[in-house]
Amino acid sequence: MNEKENTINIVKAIYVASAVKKDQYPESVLPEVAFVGRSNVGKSSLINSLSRHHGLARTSGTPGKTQTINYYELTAKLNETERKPFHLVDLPGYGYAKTGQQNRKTWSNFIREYLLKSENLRLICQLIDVRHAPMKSDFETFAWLAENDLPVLLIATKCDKLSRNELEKQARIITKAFGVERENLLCYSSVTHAGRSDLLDVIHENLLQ
Ligand SMILES: Nc1nc2c(ncn2[C@@H]2O[C@H](COP(=O)(O)OP(=O)(O)O)[C@@H](O)[C@H]2O)c(=O)[nH]1
Ligand SMILES: [Mg+2]
Repeated sequence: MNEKENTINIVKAIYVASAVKKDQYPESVLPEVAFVGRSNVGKSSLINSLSRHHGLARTSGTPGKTQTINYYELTAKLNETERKPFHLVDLPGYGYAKTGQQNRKTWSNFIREYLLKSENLRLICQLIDVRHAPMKSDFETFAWLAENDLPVLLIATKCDKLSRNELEKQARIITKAFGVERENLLCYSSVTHAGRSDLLDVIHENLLQ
């Protein structure tokens, strides 16, 4: 029998810490999954959806709000007896500068430092709004992650905003633009939680085994 394993369950989710430089990263050996993407793409909403904890990560209609690296600890229930904690890491959005070029530069340096120096980082989820063609900053980030041998999963967000046909059409446009196969793009909705069990499977495979 080739039955699909049960998706892990999230049984606990708490805020841990915020950091802007390495000596502020929490002292921890827990594996981490980080979320990168343009401001307003839905990073914080996805963290809340995944955690099943509305209001854990602050979401906002105003882009550029998250200016720190925010750590959340989730506990996954693997089976009746086994539970494993891991970290979700919410990063400041790229491609948005409230106070001009200088701020944009500082933000990206600070994201890069985390991505290059965090010893527990196992997976980076790069989020793209499913309704729009990817932008220069999305391609640059994707290329930079690849250059630095960082494992990246592309996630199309806000999938509830499109019909099934439109969604597949957009998914093909996005994967073609990034030069990846369709199965390398995970479609997610933080409103309906579509894609949640697929993402939990990916986390299980990459962080918890
Ligand atoms: N319809 C819909 N709206 C979403 C979804 N995810 C985020 N949003 C909305 O998009 C806006 C930005 O979300 P947020 O999570 O704060 O984005 P962040 O800046 O990347 O952290 C908010 O108004 C959210 O309610 C989604 O899956 N579906
Ligand atoms: Mg946010």
